[in-house]
Amino acid sequence: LMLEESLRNAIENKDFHLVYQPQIHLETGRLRGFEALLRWEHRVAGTVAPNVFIPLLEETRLINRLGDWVLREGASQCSAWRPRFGDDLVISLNVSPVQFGMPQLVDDLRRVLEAFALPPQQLEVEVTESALMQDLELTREQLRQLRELGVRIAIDDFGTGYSSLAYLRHFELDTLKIDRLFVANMLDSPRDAAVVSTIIDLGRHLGLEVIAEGVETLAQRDWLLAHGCTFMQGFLVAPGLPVAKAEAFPGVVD
Ligand code: G
Ligand code: G
Ligand code: MN
Ligand code: NA
Repeated sequence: LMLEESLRNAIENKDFHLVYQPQIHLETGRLRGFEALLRWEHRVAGTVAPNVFIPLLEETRLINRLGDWVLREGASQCSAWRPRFGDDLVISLNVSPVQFGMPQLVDDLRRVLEAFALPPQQLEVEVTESALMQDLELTREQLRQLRELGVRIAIDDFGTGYSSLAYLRHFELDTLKIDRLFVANMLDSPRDAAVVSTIIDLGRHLGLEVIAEGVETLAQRDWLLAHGCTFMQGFLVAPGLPVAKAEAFPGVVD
């Protein structure tokens, strides 16, 4: 209860901010965009990670308010960065299953796109597989409207949910994000390697972009490149960066 109270205060006081983790084209080193990651700056506890406070926000439904703030803040930043990074830069925004289940998500996105005069393809919505499996009719309608709006749609933590290949046939998506647990283990575990290369092939056959998450070593990068993965994200390149550092990030990395 105390945590809920302090979360309410934190939303009022705007004690949240976003950090931005670069996504890099494996072959060329070109910057694709950034995933926006939420941070809570607690006066006493310091920086609190979202896996600590998001579940509580979901239980209390406060996630809808904070989630709308994330969309607005991410869009605002994307707009501010257009002169610096160009009009192809993608900002990926995480959307909780609760938020995904609300019809207002599409209106919220439309509003922020209009407010910042952003081309819709510069924003990418990341939803988890489990969010898609909640209610098939709602999911179908929500994805249809997102697609109509023109924002990109990414499946986050791909491979960890109640994966059904059926939805890849039914839904039009843009991006698969390979969960970082597979990446972490793929060089040691043939099973994980098989999962990763299968996701890469699946993405290629379906015409989807594939982003490997949690890339920490050059050996992992080389393996992913050799297996045809298009993009990577992870500590090898950079963690989530505060705005000033993200802004200084090069358009191409070695
Ligand atoms: O960056 P970090 O490791 O702390 O993120 C932990 C988890 O929190 C990840 O699963 C990530 O998807 C999620 N997350 C980060 N930012 C947001 C956000 O703005 N909204 C939602 N719903 N989840 C987020
Ligand atoms: O579920 P999602 O993909 O949104 O989660 C992103 C989370 O992964 C964030 O908490 C981020 O800080 C974390 N993360 C990003 N890159 C790496 C990495 O290279 N290694 C590890 N262990 N975590 C990472
Ligand atoms: Mn994510
Ligand atoms: Na993920």
